Amino acid sequence: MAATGTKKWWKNAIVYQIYPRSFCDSNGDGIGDIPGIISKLNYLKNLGVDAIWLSPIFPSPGYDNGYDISDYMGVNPEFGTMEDMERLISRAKRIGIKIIMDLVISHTSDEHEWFKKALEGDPKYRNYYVFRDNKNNWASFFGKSTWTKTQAGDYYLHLFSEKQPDLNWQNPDVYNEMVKIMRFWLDKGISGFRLDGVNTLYKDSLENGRRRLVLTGRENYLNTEGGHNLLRRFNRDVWSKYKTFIVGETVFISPNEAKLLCDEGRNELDAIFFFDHMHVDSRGVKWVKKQYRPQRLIRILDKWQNALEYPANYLENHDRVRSVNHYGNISEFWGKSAKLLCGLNLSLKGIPFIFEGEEIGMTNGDFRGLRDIKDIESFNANQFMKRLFLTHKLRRKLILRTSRDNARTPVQWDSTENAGFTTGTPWLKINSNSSYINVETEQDDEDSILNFYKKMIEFRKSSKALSEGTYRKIASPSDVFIYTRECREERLYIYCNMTSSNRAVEFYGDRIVFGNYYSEEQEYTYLKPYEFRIVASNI
Ligand code: TEU
Ligand code: CA
Repeated sequence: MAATGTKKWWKNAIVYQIYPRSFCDSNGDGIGDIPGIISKLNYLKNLGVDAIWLSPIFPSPGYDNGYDISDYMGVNPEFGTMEDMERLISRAKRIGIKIIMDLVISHTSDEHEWFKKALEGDPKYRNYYVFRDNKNNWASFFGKSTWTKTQAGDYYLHLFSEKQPDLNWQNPDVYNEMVKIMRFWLDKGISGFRLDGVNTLYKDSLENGRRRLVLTGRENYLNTEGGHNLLRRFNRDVWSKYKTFIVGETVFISPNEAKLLCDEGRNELDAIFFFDHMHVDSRGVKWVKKQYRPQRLIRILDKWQNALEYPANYLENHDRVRSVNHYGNISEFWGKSAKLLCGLNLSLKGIPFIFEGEEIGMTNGDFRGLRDIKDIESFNANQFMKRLFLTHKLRRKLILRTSRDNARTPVQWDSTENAGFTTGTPWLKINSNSSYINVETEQDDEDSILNFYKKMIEFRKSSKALSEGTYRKIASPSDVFIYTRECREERLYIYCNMTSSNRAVEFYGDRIVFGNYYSEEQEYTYLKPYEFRIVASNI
C-alpha cells in the first residue's frame, strides 16, 4: 500500500474507533467485550479499515467507562481476559488490521495500587500524584473542583473526576512506569497509542489561574515545554523503536501549538485530535447551544487542513453527539447527509477516523429521561445545574441533547429486539430506530449508508490524490465546501453541499466520478441537498 518502503504505514491509514462497552456483547451480560470484537473483525476488514483504535480495555472501576484505569497491564474482566486480547491482536494482524490502544496517562483511577499506597502515606507513591495542603482555583473538565480532601486532611489534584487523580509528571518514576507499560503492550504486537488528554500532562506550577468561563488554571499546564519534552523522550526511548502510530488527544489546541506537536523534525506525536469543529454550535460550555452554521464548520476544517500535513480527521467519537445529528439532517435527509459526511471525512487530507456506528448512520440516543443516562459527565452537569436551580425540564433538555451517551448507545447489528448487540439487557438503552438503522439491513441494500462507506473507502484507497495529494479550498457559496485534492497524476474537485437546499455552484473539472446522487439526478449548475460529489479533471 505504501508508495515507498520508507513511508510510514499510518500516513495512508483509515482508522475505526471501537468503544468496547458498546460494540458487541458475546456472553449476554449486556456489555460489549473482546470476543465480541473478534467476531466482527471480518466485518471491519470488509468495510476496508486499516486500524482499530480501541477505547480503554484495562481493569477499571468504570466511573468514566475505563478512562479511570486501575491496572495498566491487565484486561478488564468485563471485557475478557489477556488471552482474549492476545487473540484479538493476532487475529487482527492475520487479516491486516492494526490495533491502537487508548492510553490514559494524565491520571489513574483512585483505585489504582499506586494511589492506594499514596493514601496510606507511602512517600514513593505520594510523589506519583499531586498532594497539597491548600487548594488553588483551578476548574475541572467535569465542572467540579479539581481538589478532593483526603482523610489525612490534605488535598489531591484531579483535572477530571475525584475518581481520577492526576499523575505527577515531574516525577521521573512516573515516566519510567509508563515506558514499561507502553513496551509491555507494544511487545504484544499492538501498533501504537491514542494518548488521552496528552497536552495537559506536565504542570508548570500550581498557581491560581486567570478566571475563565471554562477550565480556569489551564495556562499552568496546557502545552508546556515540560510536556513537549516528555513526548520527545517517549518518542526516543520507546515509539521510535517500534513502527508506531501515536495520536494525541489535545484539548484547547491551536494550529500553532499543534504544529509543534506534529512537526516530523521534532519527534513528538504523529497526529493530534483538534476540537474546534465540535464546538461550532455551542457557547463556551457545550450545554449552551447556538445555531449551527455550516460556514463555521467549513472555516474550521479549512484552517486545520492548511495547518497540518496529516490532520486526524473525525466528525464524531465517544465524547460527542452523532455527526448526522450535529452537522446533518436526521429527518428528511438522514441518508443523504450521512453519506455527505462520509464523503467529507474520507476526502479530506490526513487520517480519517470513523467511529463505530457512524458507517450505518447511527443517530443520537432516544433516551426517555435523565434516568436512561449513565455518563459521569452528565451526572455532574445535572448536579451543577441543580445548584443553579434549573428546572427538571430544562436540565433534561440540556443534558439529553448533549450527553456523551448519545454516541455510546450499542451498535445496531440487526433489527431484532436488542439489535444483535446482546442477548441480555444492554447496559445503555438501544435506539429504537435499530429496526431500520442496522448493519444487516444496510448490507443488503445497495444504496445504504454502509455500502456508501465501503465504496468511498475503496475510492480513497485507489486514488493517489485522495490518499496523498495536496488540499486547496476553492471559492464557493459560504455553506458549500469545495476543494481540490491533487497529485502529479490526478486532480479531483470535491463538492460538499452542507445544507438541506439546492445550491448554485461553479462547475469545475470534467467527469463526475463519485457521488451520493444517481448520475441521472446530477445537475451541472447546482448541487442538491447534502450533495457530495467528486469530479475528476483531465490534467
Ligand atoms: O477526554 C478528554 C477531554 O478533553 C474531555 O474533556 C472531553 O472534552 C469531554 O469528554 C467532552 O465532554 C478524554 C476521554 O476521551 C474522555 O472520554 C474521558 O472522560 C476523559 O479523557 C478523561 O479521561
Ligand atoms: Ca459481555
